[in-house]
Amino acid sequence: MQITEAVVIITSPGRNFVTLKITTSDGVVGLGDATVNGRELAVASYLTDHVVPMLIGREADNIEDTWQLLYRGAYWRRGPITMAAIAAVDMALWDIKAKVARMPLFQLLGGASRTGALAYGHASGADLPALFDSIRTHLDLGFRAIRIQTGVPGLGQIYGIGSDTAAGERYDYEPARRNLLDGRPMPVEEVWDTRAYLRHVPTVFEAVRNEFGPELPLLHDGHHRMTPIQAARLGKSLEPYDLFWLEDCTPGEDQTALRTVREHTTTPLAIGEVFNSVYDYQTLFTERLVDYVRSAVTHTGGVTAMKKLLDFAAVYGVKSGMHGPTDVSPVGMAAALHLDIAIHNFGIQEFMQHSAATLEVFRTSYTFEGGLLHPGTAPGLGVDLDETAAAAFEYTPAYLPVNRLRDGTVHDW
Ligand code: GCO
Ligand code: MG
Repeated sequence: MQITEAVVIITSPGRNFVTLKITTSDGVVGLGDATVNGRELAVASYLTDHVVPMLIGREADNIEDTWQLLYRGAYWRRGPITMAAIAAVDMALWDIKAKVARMPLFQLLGGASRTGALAYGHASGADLPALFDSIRTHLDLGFRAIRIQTGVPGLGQIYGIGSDTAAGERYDYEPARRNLLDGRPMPVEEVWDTRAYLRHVPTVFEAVRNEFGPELPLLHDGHHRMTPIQAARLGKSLEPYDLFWLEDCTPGEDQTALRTVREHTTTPLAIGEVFNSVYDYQTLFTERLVDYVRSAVTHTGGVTAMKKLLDFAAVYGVKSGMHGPTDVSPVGMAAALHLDIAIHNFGIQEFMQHSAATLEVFRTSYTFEGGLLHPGTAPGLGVDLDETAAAAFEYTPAYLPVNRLRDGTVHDW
């Protein structure tokens, strides 16, 4: 069974997605997600110009060999663009293999280890009343674990906060924005003040615990903004509120930063959504500096690489907490869910929920019931792409915001 065709499909049902569709000589179709938020066309070109020509005529069954060919064979390896491109090929080939076997992918990964994957949703609000409303909405939707992000007094729009439209209709938080400056697509700029944030966040968690009680698992994302000693202070000040995790408290490329954080706090730590290689975790695992792995299947080389990474994590008692924002497409989300069901060291799955328009283009078979996600039992990944629907949504440039301190200095966003 050879690969006879591989095409890149870009669609923008409210936000941009890049999907690789591979077809075999037997007519089996596999899908892979290659979306890198704000840099979509770079991955599309990497695939179309450099990967697709190598795929045609290759044996579709040889997934490991294809992975190694694309990784080692490129010479210039790693990085988000390369690894997202490899991930798309890898996911599509696993999709094909599982379809041929007439099994949902999790069966090929060892079968089910659980009946469903605990999901966490994103509650947010500019102030406490809005945050409480959002938490209640998530509880009504069935979420049993909730991430909390709020506005900070004195700052305007910041990371992670949804807002109301002029018509008063609620929209959920979406990180990439469509913004034009003199007709050119341009990131919006936000203003940041870490000291104001550090003063405010513990008061928010105290209020949430007082209102919703001690049981509900609560998570928080620091989004790379703190120095090690600031992150240590935040982790310590949040200890009374028993967080499920504190995510990305420091910029991820500095692995030893977490030594300082770890020395000072027992708040569990999660990191890795911007990582793209198992090597990004080497110090973190071997020195036991983290508790949860945040990588996305899409950004870390696919199912093959993610399975190895999670097995490495298991050796150190580290659990999964795979990235599941709206910028991971339903195809990438499905790949995560098959791993969530199969692996032993599952922790939690982020579930930010795609828009109705996205779900018209990507027909999914995963379910969310009683707070648990399940990938479904359709053969393969269980996601179909409606190409006619996809074609109706043209690529529209959108970027993640840029963060600046009050004096104008660019800061991590
Ligand atoms: C998360 C993430 C996202 C990222 C987004 C960037 O924890 O879900 O931090 O919100 O900001 O994926 O594209
Ligand atoms: Mg995050």
